[in-house]
Amino acid sequence: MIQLALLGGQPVFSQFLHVGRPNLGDREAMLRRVNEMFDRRWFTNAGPLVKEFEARIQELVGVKHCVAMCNATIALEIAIRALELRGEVIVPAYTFIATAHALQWQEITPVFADMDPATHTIATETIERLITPRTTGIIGVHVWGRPCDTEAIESIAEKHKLKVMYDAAHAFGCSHRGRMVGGFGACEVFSFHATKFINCFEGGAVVTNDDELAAKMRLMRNFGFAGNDNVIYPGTNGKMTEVCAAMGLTSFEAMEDIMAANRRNYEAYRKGLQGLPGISLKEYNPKERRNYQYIVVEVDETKAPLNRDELVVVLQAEKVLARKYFWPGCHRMEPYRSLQPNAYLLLPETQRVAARVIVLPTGTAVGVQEIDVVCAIIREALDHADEVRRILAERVALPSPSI
Ligand code: T4K
Repeated sequence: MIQLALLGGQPVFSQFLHVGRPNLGDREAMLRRVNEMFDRRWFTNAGPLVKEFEARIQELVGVKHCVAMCNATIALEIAIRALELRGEVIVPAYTFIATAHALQWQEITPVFADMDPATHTIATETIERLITPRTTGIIGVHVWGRPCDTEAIESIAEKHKLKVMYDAAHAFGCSHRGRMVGGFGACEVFSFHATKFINCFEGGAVVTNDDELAAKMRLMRNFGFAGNDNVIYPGTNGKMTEVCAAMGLTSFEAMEDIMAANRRNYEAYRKGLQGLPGISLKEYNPKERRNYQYIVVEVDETKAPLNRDELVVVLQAEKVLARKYFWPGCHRMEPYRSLQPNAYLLLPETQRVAARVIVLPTGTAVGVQEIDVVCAIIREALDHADEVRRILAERVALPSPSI
């Protein structure tokens, strides 16, 4: 039995348990690559490691082009610009803020669509009502590596002559109806940030089958240089460094092991959380390839004796740094909160679900025994909900779970 830290016990864990602790891969292989890089004295500007990393991704995903970048946010910005999106672009409100900011940064208005509560991806039936004469595109987000309904999105886009791209930051290594994510829409963007299951420390990539788009993005990521002293396009610096590609390749080689560890952890959470009132683990379709990198739990406050925010406080007191992604939704963050104060009126599901989600620690740094303890903490907290609530009312000023 656990004596909850919030109720006077010691935290169960002595070290913090993070969501997004990096997976390492083979340390020796990484150091070998770095040593070779030092020997070559070639550190960036589309070096051999970046080219190798791009080739590996192209092969896995089955696309013609992979353009590696310094991170997924810049990759989104470059893809948006290369596609010549402007005016208004429809995006889900339930995503990491980078999806919306990549538009706003270029003075394009993100128009927020609601989510499908079953999948947490964009509710395609809400898209058409958001289309105006200024709309130029749709960006779908494969939230948690669960692909959005690409067929519905692309048929709406075709009908209204809109461009489509995907933020696939969470969906590297995943499939959709038997096809690898990466080949949908005009292009798709992956993130290889340290917290992603395959990481480059910082990194991102745009993948596409469009030769012209790929050529444009290669120019854009390198200031528009087409050769020494020859700038033919406005560009920025979106290049991936060699040391980042070295980490990406090392991480890539460990991909199957990392996915297996994530899958094992997911099954452990599934077992450990089973039957808890109001607690549901978002399931992944076992028939599709999934990276299982996010453990996403919904707390239904009408059935669970504690709400999401209360449970997060309990977990954090035990050093389990559970996260409330993507609360409160992009529309409730600046500058969108001020620019579009009424956006929430069209986002009832985003508002409801964002107040319920907890993301729990996983990855190779977390073992099944630790997961059993995390589940036991949740169980214990629910069993002692009245006491927890009383202590929280006395000690903690909680943000309201309902927005
Ligand atoms: N689109 C979507 C849908 C995204 O989710 C993201 C990023 C992007 C676009 C943009 O991709 P990038 O430009 O980042 O490539 C984290 C990540 O920073 C972010 O990449 C990710 N999505 C988002 C879902 O999660 P934060 O603000 O929650 O937390 P952060 O990075 O401070 O770290 C999370 C946890 O990981 C912490 O508990 C600490 C731990 N951690 C983190 C780092 C960096 C470690 O243990 N070691 C580390 O090295 O955003």
